[in-house]
Amino acid sequence: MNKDSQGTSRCGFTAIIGAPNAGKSTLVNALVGAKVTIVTHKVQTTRFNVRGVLIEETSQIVLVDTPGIFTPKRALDRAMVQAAWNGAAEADKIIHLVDAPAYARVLLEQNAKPQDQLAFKDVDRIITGLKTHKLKAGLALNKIDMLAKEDLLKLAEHFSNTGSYTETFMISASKGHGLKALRHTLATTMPEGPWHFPADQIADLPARLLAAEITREKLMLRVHEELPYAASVETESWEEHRNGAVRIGQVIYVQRDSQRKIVLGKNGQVIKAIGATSRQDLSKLLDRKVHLFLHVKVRENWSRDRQHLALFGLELE
Ligand SMILES: Nc1nc2c(ncn2[C@@H]2O[C@H](COP(=O)(O)OP(=O)(O)OP(=O)(O)O)[C@@H](O)[C@H]2O)c(=O)[nH]1
Ligand SMILES: [Mg+2]
Repeated sequence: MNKDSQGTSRCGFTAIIGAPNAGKSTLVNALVGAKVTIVTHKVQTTRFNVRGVLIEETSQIVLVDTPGIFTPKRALDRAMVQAAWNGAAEADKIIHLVDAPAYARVLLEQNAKPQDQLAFKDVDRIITGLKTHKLKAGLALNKIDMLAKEDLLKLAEHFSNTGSYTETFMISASKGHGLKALRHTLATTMPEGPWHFPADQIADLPARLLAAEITREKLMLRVHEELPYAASVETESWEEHRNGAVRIGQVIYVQRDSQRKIVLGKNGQVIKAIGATSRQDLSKLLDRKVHLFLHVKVRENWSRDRQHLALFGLELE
């Protein structure tokens, strides 16, 4: 374990919270320097808390990527939002990540899209939620690569006037801008104590779960509208072969037969494409040959099935 000149090491949890699509998972991957959590351009990609580990100076920082906080409609949504707030409440430090260009378009009345309006409301709800839960947070304005400097300054002033934040970072998670300052602050604010994880560990998601997430990412990128939200992926089998290859069997659960047909596609083309891209990523991540077998099953109630959700650490009310 690394210690500074006074012999102290630090270790703690930093929760990244924010509205859906703010870039939380992108930020966690960027800070860790590897893909530990999935990313898509769609909202509500992350469904449960995913941890990634970063070592900075003498600190081991356990980053907690959380599901986006929004107004929940379904039982699953409520469980996701609750998981995010739990992640925040249990952390030593909270970073509230905001999609700055989306927020600016609404605040500064610049052709805001309907999804910007939603994100704006979610951000304001998070500010209220932080106050209600009596939680202090740092603010990170993200995606500054897509925002004019003068607008960024107006935004920073707006958030500073809320009095809700201990500090403000201006970053681009995807381009890496501003991450050095963020890493340094996290490193120095983690509590003193021994590291929780071995120095070479960057994630703690079981391999079966990570593999299911990778397939869900490819599915979300491939199917549209409501379908990504009606689907869940479970790894059913995992066999290590003597030649080093691994055979992974997974089930994609959907809620209706019409959805099953879309995921299969004509002549199985859609599921084949999902399987091919997922297998590629898995081979890279696991650093060995992967044989991936995907099936689609209809399970109308998977999103209300306590046992299924417990696989992801989600709890229904
Ligand atoms: N231009 C730009 N795009 C970004 C940046 N950070 C993230 N994105 C994009 O924003 C989209 C959403 O990123 P995610 O990391 O999945 O966002 P999230 O907050 O984890 O979303 P949920 O899991 O749905 O709550 C993706 O298309 C990212 O590539 C950034 O700094 N600049
Ligand atoms: Mg995410």
